[in-house]
Amino acid sequence: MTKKNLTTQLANVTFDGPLLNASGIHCQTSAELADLANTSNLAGIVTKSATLFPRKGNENPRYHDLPYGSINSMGLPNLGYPFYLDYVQQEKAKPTILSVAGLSADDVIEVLSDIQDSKYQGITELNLSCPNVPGKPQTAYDFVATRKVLERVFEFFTKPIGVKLPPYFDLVHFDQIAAVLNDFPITHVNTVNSVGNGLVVDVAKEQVVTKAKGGFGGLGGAMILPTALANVRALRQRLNDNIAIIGTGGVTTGADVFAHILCGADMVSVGTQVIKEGLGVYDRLTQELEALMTEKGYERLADFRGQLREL
Ligand code: RRO
Repeated sequence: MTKKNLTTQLANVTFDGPLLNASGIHCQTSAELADLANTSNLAGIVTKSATLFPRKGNENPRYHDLPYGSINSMGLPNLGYPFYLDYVQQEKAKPTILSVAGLSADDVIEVLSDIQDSKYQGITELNLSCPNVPGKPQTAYDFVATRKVLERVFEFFTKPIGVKLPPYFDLVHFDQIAAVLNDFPITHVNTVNSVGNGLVVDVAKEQVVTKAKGGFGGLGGAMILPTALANVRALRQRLNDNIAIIGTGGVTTGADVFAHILCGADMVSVGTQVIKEGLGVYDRLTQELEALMTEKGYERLADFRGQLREL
């Protein structure tokens, strides 16, 4: 099988391939980040969403594996943004995306101000969609609040920055979020975060499977693939051409990576399947993607990106 050209571009950065880790997956500590740096066919590293101050996150159990995916209620455990800002400024084997989250708009502005003042020239991603912090709604479900925070950000922030979005389920909501995002110079959207506030029931025990928020948590893995693909496709149809898309959600095979790209994704990130299978998943997905491209006669991702046919 001939090697394919899998390079892809996001903002000012060229990546050797389309695959990323989903934020939150094996990217919280120095040791985990070092593992990612040594993972073949992982083209870039996304750091755990970082907050102004370190957080321990929610009580255990906070991640539960399911035959059809996963549910998590991690609660934003992270070492605080200075750790990740320092990490991304070190000499790197592969490009990084620095993910940040805020418990308030003021927090977001404080963290982004420090990133703006730092030497980091790489890509930042503002997570507007964490579903698991008790009492904190997902910002990107509030279109007015999203516009307000982006207005404040772009008063001073001049470096490459994208946003992580929650899944939307109504075509009007795609119109509304795209109308907001198209008014700002964002580099990319990363879609989707986990499907928020699902509830998994253990019938034998007659109880929930994660501790915080009475068991409500974010759904990921195979069960959310159609939702993820819908969000990639609907946003690609609505966003300005210069806003790239990272497709996240439901990838278990190379065909799923292909489907994300066919819907318009420039890059594809993998979460739940990394937990199930380990970091070797990136080699397998790449082999499967290349085999499929060979079968279909494609040489590069641009040959089929966004080319999904309607009936
Ligand atoms: O830490 C989490 O609970 C978490 C975050 Br910040 C997120 O963005 N998405 C998710 O599924 N879990």
